[in-house]
Amino acid sequence: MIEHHTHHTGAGALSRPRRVLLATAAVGAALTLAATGCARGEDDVAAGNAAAGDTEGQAQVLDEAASGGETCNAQDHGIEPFDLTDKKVGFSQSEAESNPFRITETQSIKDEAADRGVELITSNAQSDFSQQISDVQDLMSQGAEVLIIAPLNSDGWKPVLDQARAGAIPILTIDRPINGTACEDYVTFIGSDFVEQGRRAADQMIDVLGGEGEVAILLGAPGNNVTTDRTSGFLERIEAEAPGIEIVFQQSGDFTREGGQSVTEQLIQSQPDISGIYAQNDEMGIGAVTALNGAGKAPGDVGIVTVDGTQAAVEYIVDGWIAAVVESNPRFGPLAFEAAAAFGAGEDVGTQLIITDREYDADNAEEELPHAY
Ligand code: GYE
Repeated sequence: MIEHHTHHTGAGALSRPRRVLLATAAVGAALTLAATGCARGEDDVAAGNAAAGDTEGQAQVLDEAASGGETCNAQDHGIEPFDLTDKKVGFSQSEAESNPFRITETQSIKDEAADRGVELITSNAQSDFSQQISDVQDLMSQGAEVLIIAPLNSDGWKPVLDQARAGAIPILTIDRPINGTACEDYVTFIGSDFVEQGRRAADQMIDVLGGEGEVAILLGAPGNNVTTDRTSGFLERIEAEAPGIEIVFQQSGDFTREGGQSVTEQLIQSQPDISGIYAQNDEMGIGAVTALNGAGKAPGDVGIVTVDGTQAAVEYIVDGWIAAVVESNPRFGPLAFEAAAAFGAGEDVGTQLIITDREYDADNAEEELPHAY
């Protein structure tokens, strides 16, 4: 399942101003890659965004406070510095591109490779983990010298990590982490704070239910930290802040629309008076809306809170079906290539690059719709 894309440098890419890239080895604060934020003024941020075609402010923004961990550079990783422009990059996508999160993520990687004139080869494992392992191995045998991986599962990567280490191939993981030792097994993880997303979803749920009611959780796919963290953050906040809310149902809808619909159909059978549904991604939340609609429920009968920020979900806020959406921004291209380029140039890169996510609810959904994907 390997697709080939070879991109050549265009004049636009050459004339495009480089985004600010800082690897600040602040003593004790072991920071990161400051792509945006305090490192430059508002005007610079706007100019950078416009240069990247980001007129709507859709680009990922690093959360410098949440980012950090250690830093990693080529020397620590045991490889020679390199120029990313000369390298063939392999990108491995985990899930099928029926989910707008996945479509947007892959496109963002392809666009950034094209902008930088970097050759890119890609694969999609269609939610099959053993397929993803062999996809990444194939990318390496096809000459990938840097890997960007959106991992399906967080464990089980040893064969890939061993092969990559033997070939001096650095790995950057995006959107989900790989469990392993930072700077030894991988260079950096770039993604959201999933525990915080769970807490924010809980705050929205408490708000919409007025702190009282029975809530169901449509869990994401098992075997990755996104699902466990979005659950623990949600439960922690509900326990601490809303003793009147009881979690009465938890089942995986596998992060798919069909999964969310069929789990919600079962839920309606066992708990016809459910007051709230926390769907751990928009696709499952949209499936839940279909199931509730089919069962004769009206918008607002059940308080639905979801995570991602797809256009369809944000439109459902406007329609009254979904109460709130916590964003998970999938536009990883610019940050991932920036991190890879900095690492290649021998700079220190934070091993945990955590992005900020926005939030949509009835007060801002219409106005903020241009940020959705
Ligand atoms: O929320 C979901 C996808 O790993 C952050 O996985 C990602 C999640 C995202 O299936 O839509």
